Amino acid sequence: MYLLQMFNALMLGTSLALASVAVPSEHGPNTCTVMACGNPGLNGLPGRDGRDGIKGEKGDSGAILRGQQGFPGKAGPPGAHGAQGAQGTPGQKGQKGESTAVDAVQRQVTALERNIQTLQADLRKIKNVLSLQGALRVGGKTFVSTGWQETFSAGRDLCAKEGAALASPRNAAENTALQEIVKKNSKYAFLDINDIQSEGTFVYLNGARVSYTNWKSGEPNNHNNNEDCVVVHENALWNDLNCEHKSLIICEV
Ligand code: MFU
Ligand code: CA
Repeated sequence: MYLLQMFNALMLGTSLALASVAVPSEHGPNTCTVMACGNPGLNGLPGRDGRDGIKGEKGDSGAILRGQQGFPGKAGPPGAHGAQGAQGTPGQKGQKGESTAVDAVQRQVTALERNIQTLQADLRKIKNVLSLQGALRVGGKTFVSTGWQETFSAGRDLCAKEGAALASPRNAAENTALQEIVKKNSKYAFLDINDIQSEGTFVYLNGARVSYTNWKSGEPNNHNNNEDCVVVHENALWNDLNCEHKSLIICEV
């Protein structure tokens, strides 16, 4: 209240001061010269408030651009839980896993070993039975006779047909075995030794030169210039003889 009165009094003083210097006239400025102008009227009352203006545009958002999301925070400590129970007993052993390639091969080897054992057992029996029929085993070789006589080529084919070969003694022991068979059959027997290809040069059926011989004295004599095959006699000695002369057939296997 006091400030307002001071303001009005100041305004009034100012107006009086101005009026003493220059007073407006309807004939133009500063027309008061001789006659003093009258005092100005008081200011009018303030006008009424104006009407509301039109609505303004929407302002900018106050928030600036949002930054990227930060990394997740570290996991928190585990929650509280009850006391841990005692460890249980181990479970039963699981079934065997799927076969590996090695397991498959191992099974095949085991099967082959069984087959070999069976074959060896069968072979042992057959050899024993053959011995009942006069077969003789010398080292790794077994001599078996047909028990009858054939020409050299017929006997050679007989043995070969069975996967064997005509007797081919390579040492005294084998020759002695053949002698035993010859004595038992009372028939001299063909060997695979011959000089069909080249007179005087005795070879085995495989073509190799003979490395062991047991000729009777005076043999081979190629009697009648027609003896290219060889027989072993009951005395174990050899004689060259005609290949068409039927003799005992002994195969070796
Ligand atoms: C001998 C042998 C022949 C034949 C003949 C009867 O010749 O060498 O191989 O056995 O006797 C004289
Ligand atoms: Ca002879």
